[in-house]
Amino acid sequence: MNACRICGEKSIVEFFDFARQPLSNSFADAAAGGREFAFRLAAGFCTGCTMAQQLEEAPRDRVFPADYPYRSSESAGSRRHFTEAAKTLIATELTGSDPFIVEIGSNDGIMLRTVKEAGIRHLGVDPAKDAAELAAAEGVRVRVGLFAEPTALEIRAADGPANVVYSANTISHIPGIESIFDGVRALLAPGGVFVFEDRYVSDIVENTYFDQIYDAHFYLFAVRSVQAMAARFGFDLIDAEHLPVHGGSIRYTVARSGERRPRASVGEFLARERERNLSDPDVYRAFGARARATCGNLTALLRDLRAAGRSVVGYGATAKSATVTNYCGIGPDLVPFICDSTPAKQGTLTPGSHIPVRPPEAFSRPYPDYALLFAWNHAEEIMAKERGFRDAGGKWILYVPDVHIV
Ligand code: JHZ
Repeated sequence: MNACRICGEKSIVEFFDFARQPLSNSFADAAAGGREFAFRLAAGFCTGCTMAQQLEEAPRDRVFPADYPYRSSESAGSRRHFTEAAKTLIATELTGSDPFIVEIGSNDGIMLRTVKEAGIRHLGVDPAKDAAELAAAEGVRVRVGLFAEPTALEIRAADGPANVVYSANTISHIPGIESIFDGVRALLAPGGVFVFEDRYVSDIVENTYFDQIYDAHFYLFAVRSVQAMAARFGFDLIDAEHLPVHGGSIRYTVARSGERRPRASVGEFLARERERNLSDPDVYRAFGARARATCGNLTALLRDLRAAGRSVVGYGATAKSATVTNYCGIGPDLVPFICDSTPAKQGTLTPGSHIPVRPPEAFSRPYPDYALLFAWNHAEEIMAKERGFRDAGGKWILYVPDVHIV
């Protein structure tokens, strides 16, 4: 039996085995030909500390290479979200004299741009060199590399302690999470806070977002499991806020143990998670069964459409789509290409499933009969942008919370 990466207990119950999967962002490797890296993607639930986590670990230097193609500022929704996140931190936590904020996983600098414009001292840390260069070109201070205690000590020596360490969609990606907490402990000023956002396992389970499980997403956080994790590393969870992004996320705020009193939100979330039986392994097993049914229904629909001579194109070459295409067995025979606005993904092939990625302009030449929306978390924005598709009689296929056509 696997030991929990948080509490060390050998009490993990496996709830889903996706078998061998490629790395979700290895578009260039897929296009280059040759053997692609693969690992066993399986998820389990710790009956000790309640943390949902993967049972095998894909190496992080492969998961987040220098040419990691995801760009946080690719969607208008995401740009709005991070501008708001920065404004909130500026108004609440960065109010002292000459405050300093460090972001772990700053990507193309989308959040720190607002901080920079407010004249606040900041530093982004990210191993993805290409994304970091985009941040630097926008005037954001950035350091290329992984965040851990030695990095934190160097930053503190050069810039002083940080009032806020912030991170979005990154902390749940790091299996050896103690290195993050060691770094945060070394870097935070007294009374400072560590604020991080990640997808919420309650939303994932409730809506059968099985595609939120892929190499990068090592942990699936709940308020209860994050509270246990924070306590293990000497921190208190002092606030939790639900966010609509990525199908539902939580912004967690933690502080050194005993430094701040937890807000009512923490207790409220814990009560709701108890009502939803989020600590019961059966809830996760039922989620797995629904995910298998979705895959069966989706491939059956795509085969029927192909048999009926209908054309289908994918929209959004998301990291999530690697799980859908590879686990469900969807290749270019069912979806001949996927449109995506990210320049670094265009002209490549999707990891494992080898579906060509084309720019959004290819979508209307001519419009297909159906579009399979892999970027369902950006549905409103994409459907508005592509309203000509509907006007031409096109229909969207969605597979969350179940397979349906709109
Ligand atoms: P999107 C990534 O996941 C990776 P992905 C990471 N692991 C994570 O946690 C989340 O982000 C936060 C394209 N697009 O946001 C751009 C269009 O083509 O769902 C992207 O490739 N046209 C860090 O990859 C993709 O869709 C558009 O109009 O699952 C969206 O990717 C819009 C809005 C997007 O994240």
